Amino acid sequence: MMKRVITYGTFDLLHYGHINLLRRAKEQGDYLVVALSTDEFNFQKKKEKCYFSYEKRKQLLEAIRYVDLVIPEESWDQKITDIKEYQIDTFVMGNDWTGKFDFIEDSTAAKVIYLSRTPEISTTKIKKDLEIGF
Ligand code: C2G
Repeated sequence: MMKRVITYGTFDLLHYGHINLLRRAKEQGDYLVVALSTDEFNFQKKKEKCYFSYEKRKQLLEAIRYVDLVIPEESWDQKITDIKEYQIDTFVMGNDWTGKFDFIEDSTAAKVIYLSRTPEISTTKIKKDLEIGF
C-alpha cells in the first residue's frame, strides 16, 4: 500500500537544508507531495518577496528525485483539505514548526512528524552573506 507524505514550504534559493528535509520526508513513505507557497502567500507569511517566482521554485523542486508532486500552497488553512484530497498518511515539517500542526492528527488520519532542521544554513543567511560579500 503506497504511503503518501506531504510537506509545505517556500523553498526559495533552494539549498542543501531543504534537500535534507525533502530526502527525509520521502523516507517516511513512497510518494512525496510538496505544497509550495505561492508568491502571494509567501509575502503574507514572510513580509518579503521570493527571489525566485513560484514557477521557477516549482521547476527546481520538480527536478528533485525525492519530490513526486508539487501543488500550490495559497493559505494557512488548506492542510486538512490537502491531506484528505491527496490521501496523505504522513505530514512532515522541520522542527522550527514543532507543535504548530499537531491539530492535523485530531482531524485527519495522518501522522505528524517534525524533522530536525539543518543547522547553519538558511535562505536569510545566504542573502545576508551575499550582501556583505561573504
Ligand atoms: N528547513 C530545514 N533546514 C534548513 C532550512 C529549512 O530543514 N536549514 C526546512 C524547514 O524546516 C521547512 C522546509 O525546509 O520544513 C522549507 O523551509 P521554508 O521554505 O523556510 O518553509 P517555511 O517558510 O517554514 O514554510 O505552511 C507552512 C509553511 O509554508 C512553511
